[in-house]
Amino acid sequence: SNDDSVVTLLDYGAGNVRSVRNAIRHLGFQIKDVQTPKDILNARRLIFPGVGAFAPAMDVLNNTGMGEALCTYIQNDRPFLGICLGLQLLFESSEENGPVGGLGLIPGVVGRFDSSNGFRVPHIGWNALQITKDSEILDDIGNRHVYFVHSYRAMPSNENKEWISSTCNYGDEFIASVRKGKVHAVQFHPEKSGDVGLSVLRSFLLPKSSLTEKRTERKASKLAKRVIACLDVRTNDEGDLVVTKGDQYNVREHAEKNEVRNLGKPVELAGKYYEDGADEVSFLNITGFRDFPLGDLPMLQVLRCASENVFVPLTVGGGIRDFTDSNDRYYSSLEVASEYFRSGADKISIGSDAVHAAEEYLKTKVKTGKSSIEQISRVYGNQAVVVSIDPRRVYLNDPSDVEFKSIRLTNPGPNGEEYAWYQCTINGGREGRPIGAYELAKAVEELGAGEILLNCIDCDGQGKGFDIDLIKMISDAVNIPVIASSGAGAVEHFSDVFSKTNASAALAAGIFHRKEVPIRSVKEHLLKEGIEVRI
Ligand code: 1PR
Repeated sequence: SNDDSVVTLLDYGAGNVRSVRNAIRHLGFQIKDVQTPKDILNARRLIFPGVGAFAPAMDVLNNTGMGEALCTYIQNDRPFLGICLGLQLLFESSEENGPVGGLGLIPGVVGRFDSSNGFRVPHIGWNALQITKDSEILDDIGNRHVYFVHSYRAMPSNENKEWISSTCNYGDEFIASVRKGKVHAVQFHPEKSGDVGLSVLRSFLLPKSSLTEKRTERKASKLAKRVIACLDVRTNDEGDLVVTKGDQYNVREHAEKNEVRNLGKPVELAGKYYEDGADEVSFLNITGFRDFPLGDLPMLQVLRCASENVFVPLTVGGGIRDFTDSNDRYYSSLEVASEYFRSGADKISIGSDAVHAAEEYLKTKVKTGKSSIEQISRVYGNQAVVVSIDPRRVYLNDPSDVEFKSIRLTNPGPNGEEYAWYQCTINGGREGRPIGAYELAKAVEELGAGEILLNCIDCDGQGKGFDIDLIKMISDAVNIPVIASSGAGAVEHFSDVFSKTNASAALAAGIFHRKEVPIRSVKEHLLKEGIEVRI
């Protein structure tokens, strides 16, 4: 363990630290896993990527003696980097399902973001930092954005100010990083913050000997709007996993042979979009509703390979639900999701099963705790659970014709209808259900979804712009982030959706696959329009 290229990693098995591992390896280091408290005390440098919830993490640290070893290690000013929960655990306590006692090295209580002032919780996305003192590992990042995903945060106070090296503004000013001597911890995810994050990790692993003060003047920063590249993936008729893209969810070529449209290889395309500046990459296994995803080993392999080179968040969806296979073996949706997380996903996305759960919940008004949304968010946190909505417009002359929330359309329907409601569908748009997008969004937020991916079948693949009416309705109805999807065909469509609705992110597929507009041009256009983005 005296080898200069070894990093000791404290992974207590509560979730996905694959991306931290990938980032460390990408920088040319080897990983030694902590097995006993002694491994902590003997570490040359230690990275602690806290994952999961505060209380179970403290239980593990207390029950294994690792908490005590950590305290000794940190008090002896040994090289340490805590990430996310790995920062929060250093404080005295957390309100997450608590109060729960922490390691108590830094004065203060970790509390939940206040969503009452219009800020969506979880805080998901890219923010710039206010550096408050020489932080060493943040010296090189200037005004550039880093990726956050959390619902709880520590706040600056007189008692802890000697620790604070940067803060960030999201409704409140919260602690983005701490530093004392060789001990560092960051609330954001360097392993998911693209090249900026990799440079933070590199500075920790290879500290500079000279203390050059490189502080740049920093502008005030808001949460950046995200641009997400989406890869619809399925097996083609030859049995290969390909990226495809439909028109209004039809992915077959209109030509005679009626083949599945093949737009490239998923891992390659994900890598390319990361290089081009995508803030996230989503994979949707669009036939997951009929093929059991754990039987779909290629998809897990795609995730494993993609996460080796893509250092922004990865979402995967398709087929997440309880399942009994042909041998009568039962898999819970949590097991399915866990396999995706272990393979490199940061978030999972639930489509059809969320519709069933929401219908049931609205009927009974009881949260059973058994739905996939509840099970997965309880273990991995709300921020890891996205609900993908696939609604189709149903035109109306009179809004009182339906029990669902309808809206007055900006552009009337084909027969002059002035209203529409948005009917949720399942199984890739094949079946309409008696629930609207509005009712679904509210219900899944209550069940514990952390984000909504809002598609629109009518607009999908049309390149005529997002459905602003729908996106406005849903993003005003919920307090969790909403990702606008379906219909992007020009850079103006992105500025349109961000200026006219409260969407936090915009997702597109066809426009990028067909190489019509590079992600970079979308970002440059948004910047020109005064919309904050990560460059
Ligand atoms: O129901 O939990 O198995 O999840 C299935 C998932 O697969 C859902 O998220 C559903 O949206 C997706 N899906 C199912 N069938 C299709 C299909 O196209 N036949 N893809 C499908 C949906 C929608 C968007 C698309 C945008 C942007 N893809 O993600 O990428 O509409 O496209 P554009 O920019 O080209 O307009 P479950």
